[in-house]
Amino acid sequence: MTADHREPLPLSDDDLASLVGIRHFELALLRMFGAGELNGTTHTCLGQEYVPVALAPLLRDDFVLSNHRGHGHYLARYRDPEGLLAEIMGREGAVCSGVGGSQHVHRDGFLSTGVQGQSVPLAVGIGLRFKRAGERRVAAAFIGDGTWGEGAVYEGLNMAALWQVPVLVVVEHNGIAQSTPTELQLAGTIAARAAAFDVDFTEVVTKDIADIRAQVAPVVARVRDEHRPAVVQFTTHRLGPHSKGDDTRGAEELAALREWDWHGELAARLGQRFRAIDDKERDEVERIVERVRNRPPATWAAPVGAVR
Ligand SMILES: Cc1ncc(C[n+]2csc(CCOP(=O)(O)OP(=O)(O)O)c2C)c(N)n1
Repeated sequence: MTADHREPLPLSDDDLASLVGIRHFELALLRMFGAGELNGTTHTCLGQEYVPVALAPLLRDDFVLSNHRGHGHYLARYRDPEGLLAEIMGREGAVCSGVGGSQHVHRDGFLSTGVQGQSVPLAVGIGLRFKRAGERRVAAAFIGDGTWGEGAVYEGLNMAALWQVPVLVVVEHNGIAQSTPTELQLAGTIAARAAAFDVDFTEVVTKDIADIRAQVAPVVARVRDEHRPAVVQFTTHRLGPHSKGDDTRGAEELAALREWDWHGELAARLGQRFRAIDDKERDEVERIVERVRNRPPATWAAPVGAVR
């Protein structure tokens, strides 16, 4: 379990609202699946919410490529739980007309895919276009540790390093891929794999939003200004099941994860300020669920914003 021994830095109300908003969104989804209200599948980012919340302002005008566990990536960027829930439920107001669902969301500057590894070569293409057009933008791809088993990741890293493309690979290293612990599927380290391509590597172990920003901002600046690809690995934990109810981990391990969770830690530290924002965001998610549930099915419309 990763531990953070530094003194916590201040956390704004806005960041706290974003964090707990994502938490309540994900919990609502699992509840709705349990009640048979949702179809298909979903992968929640419970426990990992702080990663996209911390990175959101660093990547505001950049392109984000997300993965199967992408709700937090979307919500931290756009603060649009209503559009995403409508997308997942296939209701009016959906981000991309309900044709993408949980894993395939498209919006200006954002694209998620359920296909592991697909995003890294895509990020190279997008980053290359930014570089050639003289835009100071970064293509950032969120992937899990298990996705380092996909060959496309290495083809992408190779080209990004060779052609000096502004690509940031954000690894949410939660120690497990579906039901396989990392130590049973990954030889060596991700750091050494990045080094093999001469790509900068940074490991972030803290959950502290301000601390993360301080550590990652210079990395993003190098990617942006010097067109040097980089890998940033967050050593984190997945609190929930892989998907909806398929957690193979034992009770003891899950209890330790709950101890590690930022939610309890912030509740204890921030007291009434935390409770007020947490309650407000939970109620807001409930209202959104009610509204979206009562809407007619989505009909096709062009995605929000044009592809840039
Ligand atoms: C090419 C491909 N192979 C297999 C899968 C099925 N699958 C979905 S998520 C997943 C595990 C992903 O693990 P990781 O990259 O560590 O991300 P995490 O789920 O831990 O966030 C697998 C095997 C897939 N989506 N795409």
